[in-house]
Amino acid sequence: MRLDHVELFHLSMRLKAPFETSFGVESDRECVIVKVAGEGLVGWGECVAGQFPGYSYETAGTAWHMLKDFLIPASLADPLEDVAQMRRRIAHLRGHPMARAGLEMALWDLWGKAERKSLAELLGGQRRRVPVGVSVGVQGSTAALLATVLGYIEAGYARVKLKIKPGCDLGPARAVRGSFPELPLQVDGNSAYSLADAPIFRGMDDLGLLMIEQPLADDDLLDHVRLQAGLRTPICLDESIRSARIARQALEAAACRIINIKAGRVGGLAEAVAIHDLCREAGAPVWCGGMLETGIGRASNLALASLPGFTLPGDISASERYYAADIAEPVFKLNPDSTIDVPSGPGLGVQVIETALERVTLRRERIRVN
Ligand code: OSB
Ligand code: MG
Repeated sequence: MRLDHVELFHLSMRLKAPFETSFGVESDRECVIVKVAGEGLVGWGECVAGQFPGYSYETAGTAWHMLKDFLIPASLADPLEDVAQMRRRIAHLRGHPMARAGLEMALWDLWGKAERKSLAELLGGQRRRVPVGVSVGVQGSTAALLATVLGYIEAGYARVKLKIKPGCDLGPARAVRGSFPELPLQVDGNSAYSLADAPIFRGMDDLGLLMIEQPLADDDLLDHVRLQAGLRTPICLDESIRSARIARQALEAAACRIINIKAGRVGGLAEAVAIHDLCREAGAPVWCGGMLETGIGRASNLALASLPGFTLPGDISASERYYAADIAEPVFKLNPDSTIDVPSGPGLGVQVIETALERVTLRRERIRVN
């Protein structure tokens, strides 16, 4: 395939409600959309790097720089045989997984369209619908938290994740468990704690949680080993798992028992599939994490989550949970059994609404590659 040009769009989209985590509050979600064009086809990708470096060091600005100045020129100037060849051409460049993953997603979409295969098919997906849950940001009060959780249960979500932060963790988790004794429930600390906080997590051990996600620092596998050794509740790692290699080491060391897979965090879908494969081999359950994606990234997450090792509900909620108006159609709806259908059309299986995209674009740039 000979590529012709790439277009980058830096977006800012108003969330229906601000999303608070241990690293900050987001009211408007930023990302970079990548559009690749060649041989009469276009492919779309979403780079999940946001406005500020809270979840990871990447931002929409650093991703833009990496894409424009390094990743696109290094990988697309010569004709491409497949997506794997693009990955090999940028393998010598260090870091910036979200920037890589955004470009890779656009190429997967393009390849799917060229071969008339869905992304799920290309990746080895087996399910037509996937179980999903909802991630609930830190709320201002326990009453607000209980009302928000109840609203999502009434909307049909069968699994709830609570964001926690220091000072707002065990109390809210106990309150939700008290009101909803049977609810499949988990918490996510987004790296905000240290081993000195172990008593908080031991307190959570009696709440019957599905897992405790990323309590400690992203570069601290060893203290996760120590924390996990003293807990019955499985630890799930998110930020720590940056590659298949780290995933293998985390499981071998028993730093966690579950892994959250996000293609953006690990440099793309191919690496995400590699992590899925090794976790399946090791008997460790995985699930698909989310980064408040638009319909483009959501379609990609659904395709990934259709692989057989994704046995736990993903953070892949319905489009209307995030945005009043999305930039792609059709929008994703929650089925009554707390699943969402995996797109079956070619590539990502969604159409980008370019007028809607333009309305939320802060800047755009076209980069010729041929
Ligand atoms: O840690 O899983 C996380 C959103 C932004 C950054 C990090 C995380 C999240 C979520 C939201 O939990 C999941 C979703 O997209 O619904
Ligand atoms: Mg997380």
